[in-house]
Amino acid sequence: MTTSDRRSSRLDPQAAHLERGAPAIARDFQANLYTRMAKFEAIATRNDHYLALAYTVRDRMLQRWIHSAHTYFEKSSRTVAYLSAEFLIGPQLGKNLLYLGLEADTRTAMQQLGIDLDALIEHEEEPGLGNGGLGRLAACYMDSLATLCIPAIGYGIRYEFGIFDQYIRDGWQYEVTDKWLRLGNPWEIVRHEIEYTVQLGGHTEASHDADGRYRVRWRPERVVQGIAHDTLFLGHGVHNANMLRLWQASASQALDLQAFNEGDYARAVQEKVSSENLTKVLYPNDHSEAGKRLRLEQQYLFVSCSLQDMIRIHLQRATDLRDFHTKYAIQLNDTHPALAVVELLRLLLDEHGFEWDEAWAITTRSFGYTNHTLLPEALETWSMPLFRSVLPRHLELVFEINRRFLDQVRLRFPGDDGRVERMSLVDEHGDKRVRMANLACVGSHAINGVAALHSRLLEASVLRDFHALWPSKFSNKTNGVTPRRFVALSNPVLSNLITEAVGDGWLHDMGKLRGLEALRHDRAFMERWHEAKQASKQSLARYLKARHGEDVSADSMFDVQVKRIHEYKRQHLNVLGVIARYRRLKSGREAPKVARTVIFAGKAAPGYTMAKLMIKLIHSVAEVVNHDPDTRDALRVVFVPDFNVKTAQHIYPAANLSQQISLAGMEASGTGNMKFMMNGALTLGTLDGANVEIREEAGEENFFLFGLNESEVTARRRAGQAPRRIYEANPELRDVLDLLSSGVFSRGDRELFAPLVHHLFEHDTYMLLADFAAYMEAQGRVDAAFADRARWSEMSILNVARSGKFSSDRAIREYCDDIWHAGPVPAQLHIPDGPV
Ligand code: F58
Repeated sequence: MTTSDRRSSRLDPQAAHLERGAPAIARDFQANLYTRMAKFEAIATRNDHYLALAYTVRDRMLQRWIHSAHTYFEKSSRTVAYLSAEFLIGPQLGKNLLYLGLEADTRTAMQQLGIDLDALIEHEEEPGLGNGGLGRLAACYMDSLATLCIPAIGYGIRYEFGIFDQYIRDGWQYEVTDKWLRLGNPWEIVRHEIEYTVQLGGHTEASHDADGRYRVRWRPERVVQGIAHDTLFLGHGVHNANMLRLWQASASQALDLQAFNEGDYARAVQEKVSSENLTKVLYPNDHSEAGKRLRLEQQYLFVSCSLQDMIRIHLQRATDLRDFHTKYAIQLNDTHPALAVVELLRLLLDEHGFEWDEAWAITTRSFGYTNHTLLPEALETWSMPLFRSVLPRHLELVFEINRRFLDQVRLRFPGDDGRVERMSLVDEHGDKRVRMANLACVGSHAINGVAALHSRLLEASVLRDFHALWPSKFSNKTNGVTPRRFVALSNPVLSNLITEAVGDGWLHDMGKLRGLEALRHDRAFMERWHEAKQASKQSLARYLKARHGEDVSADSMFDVQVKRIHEYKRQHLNVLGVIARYRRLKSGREAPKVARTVIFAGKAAPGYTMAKLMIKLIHSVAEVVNHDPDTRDALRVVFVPDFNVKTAQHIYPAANLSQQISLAGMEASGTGNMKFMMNGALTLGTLDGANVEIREEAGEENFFLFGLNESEVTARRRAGQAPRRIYEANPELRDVLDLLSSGVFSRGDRELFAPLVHHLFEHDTYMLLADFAAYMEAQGRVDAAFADRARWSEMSILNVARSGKFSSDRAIREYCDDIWHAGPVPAQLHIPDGPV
């Protein structure tokens, strides 16, 4: 027996607590209630039950993780390190039960104990550690990495307060602190011994060492610690499990002893409090100046701890760091972790004694950079004085990277000062700023956008100069989403029907969904397809009634737009469409072909006045439309509060129509659009982001297209818009805007929506008026198609059948092949009588 055989055999899962089957689950649940919650049944709360069950499940996940880590260690495989300031992982209990194949046994066990499993699943408060699409994408990618058996670690920040909870009063959004940790987090494992020191502020001192080499010492003003908190990510249908490692800040010394001894207790705890502030709160995406320093410190804390961790793990197997880049592929999820480029360079130079050229080569070979936005205001920059005061050593390194890089640019494009100025890592205008996207491009060997159109536009606009210099660094990686969470878990009825039709392979090979195409004219199958959708709609209707007192009919078309509220996403175009429909119904000119329930959900950034006004507008229109006896059977408007992963899982399965109506060229990709498609909704959309590819895949006859395309948008912007002329030329639009201004929707208040209407008349930056007529015409096509039930079912089946491209497995395979050069390392695990 070799050493490694001996070690593997020690890892075999023999312990009784790993048993599957309802009796073992019930036994361990009761033991956990007693030993972990310190409760007995008669006084246990729902939260106690939830926690006891979560621990029971987590124990059953651990062996997969330990075996995976062991396999990766033995094989010395390349690890993907996915660096993201946000991971919107969603609730864990239901998902982990599904992935362990333990749902049925757990249901039985809970039933025997008189406990409702669904109530426990619904009880879980999700970790809201992200703003929206970008954070959720990171979570979908963690799911696919584990499912594809790719060794991977997600690195991020353990915010104590995640994205705010939204509640609505009198139609306005209010924000409430998200206290997701209040009742405990059973899914994480705190690694008190995995802790790194992070330096902040101060100054640097240069000197020459004994060998005459130039060396710099950073004398920080403060140090804080980052402590690892791990969450397991199971693969589906495999034995692998990876981890998400989130950093929480803590004080380096619990108390300032000198101050304490002098009796100054307030000062003694001050440092502790201010250090721990670093990971207190997730910043909402409102681009405000407030809290900039803290945000920079957050970013630095997390990338520094992550890199120190990677280096520690690497040095467990290797003697030095020269082949670091062959063991890690580090992906920057947007520029929020881009400081990692400078930090790795610093660690190699200052802490590990490397010379510049080798350190820089290791750095650039390690990193890839994904861009998620074309909006110029969303490109991250840091003012130089702030950067210097937090990271003085890093600023020196940025200058040196820049000096060497700009020499390269000058050599390649002699005399082109404009280009040098645009590509510089430092924006020399005004107070001078460090440009993080430029830093990410210079420090990475691969750069990608997140949909074909977005990648093309990146190369032609925001990153044009970098593309001209290094065309081969660029590629497209169209986003994807996990069908496990967004179909299997959220929509079991549809999922079972699909499995009956094409077998269960589709959850790992979405290409198998193509098998549904053959059934698109099969009457019996079409009927069952329709019934599956009806079941999801009824379930959403019950949820809306129970939670929010809303009455909606599952016989109406569920027409849905759920996403962050932003002007470029044009929720207000949707509202103008609702008002137009309301007017048509009211005037009696048009008999309603199809009753509609228009469903909105989404959070507005707390400082984004116009977005908040849009939420108020939706509620105001709903109040009138829903109470009007002339129209209430044909048109309803519902706003579902507090959109997050959990509420999303109730909504996607129930949608008939998915509105993806951003102004062309503005939405990098969108991922909600993909989740709707997989759940059999048809898309009403512009040629923006991944909509373009959704339409290509679904077939243009199965997609409701409208609106200007990106080049028309650009041309119109150049020519200068004349929104008022469009208003005057279109009588329906005129009536809609006049009605909005009249105060009908605001209890007579003509001022309330004036900022919105005024912006449309004077600027209309997002070209609502230009697209309005086309939007209404497309909505007419939607009505006609929905009125023909067989036709709609066929289109819906085809959308699901052709949604395979949008699996995150496809996206992760592309990243693995083209950027990370990482391959599968399946973990072997014998689990007694379990499927996987
Ligand atoms: C989103 N970005 C894109 N950013 O808008 C969306 O088109 C794309 O599908 C998605 O990324 C995934 O690629 C996004 O969600 C943020 O939330 C930022 C977080 C940090 C502050 C600024 C906004």
